[in-house]
Amino acid sequence: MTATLVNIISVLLIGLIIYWFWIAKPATRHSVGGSVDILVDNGVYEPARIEVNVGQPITLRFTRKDHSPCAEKVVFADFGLTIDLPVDQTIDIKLQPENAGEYPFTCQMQMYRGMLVVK
Ligand SMILES: [Cu+2]
Repeated sequence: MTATLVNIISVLLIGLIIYWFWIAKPATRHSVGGSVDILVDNGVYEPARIEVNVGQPITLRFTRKDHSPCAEKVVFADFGLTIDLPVDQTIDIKLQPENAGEYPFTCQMQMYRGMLVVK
């Protein structure tokens, strides 16, 4: 009986992991300039996919709620930016992407993952 229960829980956990990493689509926020508020909590950026227009200045406003050290920095590798995110503060990151493309942003361990899509 216990073994059966353990098996069921294992299968559910595997299903959850598959869903989380391969099936769940991040929320997308479209923005034509201006600013986008991004919440940093529970292992995800919300929204995690931000679409902007090429050449438009954009302000990404990160608010970190997650106290884990994992969330303490956001890294825009393609822009050469590593920015500290103190808990419960909103940090503005101003960008003006001049080339279309997909630019990932992550925490320093790449557990948190987001994508800036420039069109
Ligand atoms: Cu991390």
